[in-house]
Amino acid sequence: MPVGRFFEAFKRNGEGAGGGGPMLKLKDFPPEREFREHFPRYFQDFCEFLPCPLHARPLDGALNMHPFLPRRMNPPDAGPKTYIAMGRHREGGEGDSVTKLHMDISDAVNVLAYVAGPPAARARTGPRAPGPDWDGAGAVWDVFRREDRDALRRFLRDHASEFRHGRAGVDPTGDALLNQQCMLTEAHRRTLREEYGVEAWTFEQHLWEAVFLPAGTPHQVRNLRPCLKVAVDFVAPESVRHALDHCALLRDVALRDRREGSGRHAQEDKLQGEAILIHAAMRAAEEVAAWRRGEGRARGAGTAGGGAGGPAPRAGPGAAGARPAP
Ligand SMILES: O=C(O)CCC(=O)C(=O)O
Repeated sequence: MPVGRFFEAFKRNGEGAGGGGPMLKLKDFPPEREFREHFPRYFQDFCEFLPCPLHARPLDGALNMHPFLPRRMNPPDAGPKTYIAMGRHREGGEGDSVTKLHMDISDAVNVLAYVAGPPAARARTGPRAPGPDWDGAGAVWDVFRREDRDALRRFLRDHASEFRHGRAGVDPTGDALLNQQCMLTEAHRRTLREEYGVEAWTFEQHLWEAVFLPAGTPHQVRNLRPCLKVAVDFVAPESVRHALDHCALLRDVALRDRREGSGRHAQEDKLQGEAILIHAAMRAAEEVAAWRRGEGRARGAGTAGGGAGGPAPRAGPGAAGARPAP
């Protein structure tokens, strides 16, 4: 479908906010260029808005290790990326506007920047259990603990016949958290709770709320109304261990698939966690050496972000609660 037609349908879906029609979704828009080149002003606003800027800022977050990977190593695009999708209140299973259950190799923060329809009737004072009226929320998230991944995989294997992916069934032999083919309904969550001892953290996302997802946490999202979300990936020092484990998991899965001739397409380690770690350590060593020589901050490390060629770090807190002008 041409993008123009998608936006017309998106607008129509918004006018009947949460109403019927096909649940279409546009991911990673615009596709042809990086968000920051395409929308430099929005990029700056987004960075200034981001809560936890030390971790989350894509170019100059001091605790974000993603920009340490040099451009010549072809770092993955950390975003921001947009998710623009329709939505509806009632849970209908396959055919809803969803991002199915999966986990990511890096940390991410996802901000709800637009939601169609009337705003919430009352001010938000904190997280609220989702209710049938949804009160202006744009999306509902289910997030699981990393510790529950094996139990989740067991559940997904045992119940594989209850899921559909497009027109096909779900492959029970693959890793369901990597394959992203299953969307849990209320009934699945109840079984998970009662029979597998696994509880999702289920919460609504309202306009301008940011959801932080540590690397490796299984999660799924369902849109309740037409929404535009902007998300950026980052790598907190605490998550490097996870990135390395995830890479080892991809390797094991690829080897097993090859041995068994499963025909599944191997997923690559796009993040290159080991390379990030090595380049961050080299950069730290350079900084220390320069400091010992009395030169202050080392220059010209040539990183994808804050090093040579990257924009100068900006002052400003970008703290949680900051809001861009409407
Ligand atoms: O907003 C969405 O649809 C979900 C995005 C998401 O799950 C992700 O970025 O991993």
